[in-house]
Amino acid sequence: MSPPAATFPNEAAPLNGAYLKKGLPVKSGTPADQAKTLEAMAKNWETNFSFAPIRESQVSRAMTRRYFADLDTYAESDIVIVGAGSCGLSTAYMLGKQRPDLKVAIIEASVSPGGGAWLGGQLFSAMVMRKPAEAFLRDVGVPFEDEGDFVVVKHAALFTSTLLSRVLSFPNIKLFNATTVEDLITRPSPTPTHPHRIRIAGVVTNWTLVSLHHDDQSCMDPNTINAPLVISTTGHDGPFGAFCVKRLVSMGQIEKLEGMRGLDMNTAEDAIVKGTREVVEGLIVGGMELSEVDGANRMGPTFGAMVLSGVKAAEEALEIFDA
Ligand code: 48N
Repeated sequence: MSPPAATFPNEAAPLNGAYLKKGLPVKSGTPADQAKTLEAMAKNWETNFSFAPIRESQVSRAMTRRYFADLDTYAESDIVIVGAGSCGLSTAYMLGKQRPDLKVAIIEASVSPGGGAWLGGQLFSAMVMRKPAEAFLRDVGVPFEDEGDFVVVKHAALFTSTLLSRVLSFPNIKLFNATTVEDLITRPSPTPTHPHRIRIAGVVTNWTLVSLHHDDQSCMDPNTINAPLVISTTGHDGPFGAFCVKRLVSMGQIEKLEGMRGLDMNTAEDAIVKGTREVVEGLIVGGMELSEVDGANRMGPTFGAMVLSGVKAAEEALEIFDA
């Protein structure tokens, strides 16, 4: 029998109103009311303002109820995207826009999603995208300056924060950040020529801070998310990068990684977009992770291929889904 829900003073009062000292909650009401409220506060903080009352457990329950409900909902997802960099977020945006019926879970190892897209290159803030990638910027609503064959977003953070806010506004998409994919769920899918062939059927996850300490703590077992389709966009090789394709090699599903080649913008970007595909059954790879599989060149500080690889990854995913 669960304990009776605690009640506290003012619990019935609207939580979205600011409190004037007079004790009467100011209804959130129209923007004019809110403006009045802000003005009233700005003029008289000492005499005319206090927050609505709260009990700490209300905050805890507001967070944990939602998080664990999400874990329950997305334990069976339709699509899992691994990595919330520019490619993963672009993929999520296209899926969110086109298929509100699909449950999409994004697993991002870092606390802060966005990957390498918070800066344009060598800590410079402006972000370059070669045409025709500006079509994606227009669709998302990111302003840019037109420089002929390419466009410039004045700050990479403007691109990433705008895209992130669009993705997070889709009700069917859930971002689990500070969470690492530590392994892949597999199912046998043998063929006469490949008796050990598998298909991907979801991901194995853990808190990133746990993943980083498996070497100095005894077994801290993971969690799982089942999904018929995983889209991996974990970036090129590095401390976290290229995770899923490296796991495919260690499982004997692909022979070896060709490894990312030297920088050649013109070659790299077309290859990454055109090469975005299902690498093994149930696993699509996009963005710079793909360069490790195919031995594609790197493109350096230009991001058009990332967003259009995301567009293609979403297209490939829907073709598989609707097949
Ligand atoms: O930004 P990245 O690294 O990857 P992409 O492919 O979205 O964008 C790549 C782009 O930023 C470039 O590298 C540019 C174009 N430069 C190219 C060049 O030539 O130098 O995002 C990958 C995300 C990151 O946020 C990681 O934290 C995350 O994936 N991640 C993971 N998340 C969960 N589980 C994992 N195992 C994992 N590994 C990486």
